[in-house]
Amino acid sequence: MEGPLAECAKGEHFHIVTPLLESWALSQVVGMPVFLKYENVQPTGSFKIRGIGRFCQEVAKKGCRHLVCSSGGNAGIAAAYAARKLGIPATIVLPEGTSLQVVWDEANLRAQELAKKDGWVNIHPFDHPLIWEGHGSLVRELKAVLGTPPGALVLAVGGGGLLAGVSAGLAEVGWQHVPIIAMETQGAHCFNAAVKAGRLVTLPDITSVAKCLGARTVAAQALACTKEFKVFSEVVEDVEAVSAVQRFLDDERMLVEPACGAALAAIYSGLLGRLQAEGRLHPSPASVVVIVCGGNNIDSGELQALKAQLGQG
Ligand code: PLV
Repeated sequence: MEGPLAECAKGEHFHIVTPLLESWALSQVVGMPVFLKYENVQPTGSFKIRGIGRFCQEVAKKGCRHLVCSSGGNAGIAAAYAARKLGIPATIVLPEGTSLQVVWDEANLRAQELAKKDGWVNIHPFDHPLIWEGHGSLVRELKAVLGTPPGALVLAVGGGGLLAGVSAGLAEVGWQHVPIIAMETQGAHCFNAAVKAGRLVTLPDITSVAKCLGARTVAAQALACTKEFKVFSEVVEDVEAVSAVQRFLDDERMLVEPACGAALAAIYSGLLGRLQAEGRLHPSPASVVVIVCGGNNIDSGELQALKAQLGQG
């Protein structure tokens, strides 16, 4: 056995090699083979364990005795899981109060403050080279199964850690020409704002329901990726992301969160077809891969509530 499967068998990392399955239903929607990379089945429910696991293992080797993370979302779950596996205590600093995003900055400051203690290390949810390196493992798995490069790769962008990691992974396997369709929701669109402005932009607030995409400023590395890779930055409305969640549940019987709905909306909202019509994407690509990034922060009640809130109920 070689490659990522062997790495996993040896227990060298905390993520699993996730399934890559062709979806008949989604392929019908866009008229080309759509492959789904099921990161929602990771032990922590999202791709985050790849990069955060990598980061935690590395700092543990260097003597870290306490991990700190200010994300109450998937990054925090991954940090807690990795810490437990390593047998190191972890403090997850959660925002308190109603305006989640504003207090998130406070939680982040508090985490940075805590990490000044001797032996304590703060884990950034998306902005660190080790995190990108860990996320890049996903592309090695794609190559091992697909062999030939897909016509496009669709992913969601929050702070841009997944984008930076996947880009690095594409370069590593010689697939740097594969177009990346980088999806965000309106109100959590810090990457799109940066691409348009040509520099980093800080959003005043996160107004989207896709809270896991809720970084106010994207990592500089994500913006830098647009210089070296073919990245299409696209924004969908919350309504499109949530209806993608519902359609995906009906099509594939998997319940994912709105952050992931943003990526799936590239298929369901007709965006791929538009990119083809505009000549920006190959008219008949061999396949398209969508990263099904996460399925936490959602249950049947929450989906109903989101639909009602967005007038889809
Ligand atoms: N969520 C991070 C960062 O939020 C968190 O703390 O949980 N899809 C899912 C399901 C996610 O949880 C995230 C990130 C993303 C996509 C986007 O990944 P990123 O931040 O690496 O672009 C701000």
